[in-house]
Amino acid sequence: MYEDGIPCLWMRGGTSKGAYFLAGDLPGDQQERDRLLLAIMGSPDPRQIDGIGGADPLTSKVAVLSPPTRDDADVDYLFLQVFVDKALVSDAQGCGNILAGVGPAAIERGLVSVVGDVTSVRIHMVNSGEVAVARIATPDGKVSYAGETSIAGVPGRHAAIPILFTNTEGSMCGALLPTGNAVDMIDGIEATLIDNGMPCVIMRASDFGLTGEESREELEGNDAVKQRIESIRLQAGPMMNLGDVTTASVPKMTLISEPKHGGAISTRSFIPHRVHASVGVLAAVTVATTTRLAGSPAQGLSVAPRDGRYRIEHPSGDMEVFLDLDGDGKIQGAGTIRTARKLFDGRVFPAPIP
Ligand code: NQM
Repeated sequence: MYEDGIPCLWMRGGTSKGAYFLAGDLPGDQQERDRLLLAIMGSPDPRQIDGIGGADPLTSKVAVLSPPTRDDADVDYLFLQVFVDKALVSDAQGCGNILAGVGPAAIERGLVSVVGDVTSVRIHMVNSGEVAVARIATPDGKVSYAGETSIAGVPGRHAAIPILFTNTEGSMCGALLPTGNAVDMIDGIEATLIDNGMPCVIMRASDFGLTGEESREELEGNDAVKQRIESIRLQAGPMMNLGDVTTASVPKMTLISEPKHGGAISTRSFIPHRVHASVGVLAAVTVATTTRLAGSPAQGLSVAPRDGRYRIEHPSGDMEVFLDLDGDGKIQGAGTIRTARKLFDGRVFPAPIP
C-alpha cells in the first residue's frame, strides 16, 4: 500500500531524533496512522531492526506538522512518542527537544516563509495547547544549521535555536500543582507532583538510597529502584488528572540531588522506564519551577541563580533554562536554547502492516 514510500524528514531536535511528517502525508484515521508509524519505526522490537527508530525512546519520536489552526501560530505541531518495545503510539506528552526541529522543518516544507536573517516561528504545540516561539537562523533565504552553539549531549556546534514558552502551567494536568500541594507522600516518599509544561514527579534521589550522580546504565540496571518508582508513578497518575498511566509516557519521574557542577540542581529522569540521557526541555522548565516552591523536596537541595538562568544538571552535562519572573516572583514565561539538524530528507518505506 505504501510501496512508493512516504515523504519524511529525519532530524535531530535538541538531544532527540525523530521523523517529521506533513499531516497530509499520513492517514487521517488515527489508528491507521499509528499502525503506519509503528511499521515505519520498526516497533514493537527492542532493536527496531526493521525500521528507522534508534531502539531508544529518545530516537523513536515523530512530529506531525500542519497549517496552523489558530491565529497566533504559524504551524501546528503534534508530537507522538512511538514506543520501542510495545505496539503503542502516545500523544499524552509534548516534546521540547523535537520541538527544536519544528521551525526548520516547517520552513523546509514550505509551511512557513523566511523573513530575513532570523525567522520567528510560532508553534502551536497541539498536545498541550500552548504556543512556543522558536527563532531560526535563515540567512540567504533558507535554514542554516551551521553555527557556534553547543548543547550538552550533542557533539559539535550548530546554529542556536532560542525557544520561548508561555502559559505552560498545568499543560496536561490542568494546574501547576494538580493535587493543590507542594508535597505529597506516596509510598513513604516526599514527592512534588507538578506540571509546568511536562507532568513530572520530583523526588529526592537520597530517599531511594542514591547519590543522584548514577549513570543512565546504573539506574536502568537497578530493578529495585525501578519498581519503587513505577509504583509511585502509577499512584501519581490519577492524582495528577492523568488517569491510568500504566501505558502512558507520563508522568516523568525525576530524582533530584544537590548540584555538583555549579548548576541549580542535579537530575536523573525516568521517562518513565528508560532513563533520559540528558533531560527533557519542558521537564527541565518544570524542575526549575519546583526549586522555587516552598516546602518542595527541591528547596533544600537547589542553588537559586541570581539571573533567572537555571542550569539543570543531567547525566551528560547541563541544560540551561531561563525563568522570566515578575516582581512578585511569579513565572511569566520560560526559555531555552537548543540546536537541530536535518539528517535526511526522502521517502520512508514502512514494514508490512499486520
Ligand atoms: O520534556 C523526552 C526529550 C523528552 C521530552 C522525554 C522533552 C521535554 O526529548 O520537553 O523534550 O521526556 O520523554 O528530551
